Amino acid sequence: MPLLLGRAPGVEWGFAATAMAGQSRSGDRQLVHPVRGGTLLAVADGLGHGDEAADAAARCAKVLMGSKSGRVIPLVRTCHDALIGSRGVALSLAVLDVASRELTWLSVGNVRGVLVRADERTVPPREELLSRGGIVGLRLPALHASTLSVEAGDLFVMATDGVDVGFVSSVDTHLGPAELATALLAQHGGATDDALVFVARLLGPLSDAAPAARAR
Ligand SMILES: [Mn+2]
Repeated sequence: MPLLLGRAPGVEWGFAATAMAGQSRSGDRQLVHPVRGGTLLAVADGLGHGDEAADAAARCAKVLMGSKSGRVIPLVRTCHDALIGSRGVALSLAVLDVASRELTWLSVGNVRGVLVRADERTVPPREELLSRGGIVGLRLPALHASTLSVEAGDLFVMATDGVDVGFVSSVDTHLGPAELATALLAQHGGATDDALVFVARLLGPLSDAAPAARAR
């Protein structure tokens, strides 16, 4: 039985995180939040570390948790406005449209994201979230969202820059979300920065009502 940390429309998810050595609070935050037509998944990394970084990430999370919109560009703009005067954050987010099985994602700064297909014959078998440089709250780049069609079992993984980029190629699709997040953090996390790995497995349309009927 895989560990499960949470379930929301269309996804089951887990995460693993550590604060930088010597810090009591992490500046990295993950969240899952139901929005119109789907589920919002996000990871924010407050600039630097310590309290100010943690406060910026917490403010960003609060704004997102208060939103009902599932439109990623307005969501990032709203976060930017709310974070002016703070340290600012790197932010990656995605909205899963449960009915159409589309994932729309957007990234500003260095929170990496990758979608790994459950069916390895899919071309390409994994896709990385393209990020534009910038800092939400300080300097927004021109925002560009992209939409992917997804299938039940696909994995969406996000990690902050305290995790080395090699995590992208070590995603084992057979692990549960919390197990995978823990394994990736152990393998690729460091002690010189806050580090967080968030994993969401996309579920089939029936699985919210009847988990046992899940295709895999
Ligand atoms: Mn960081």
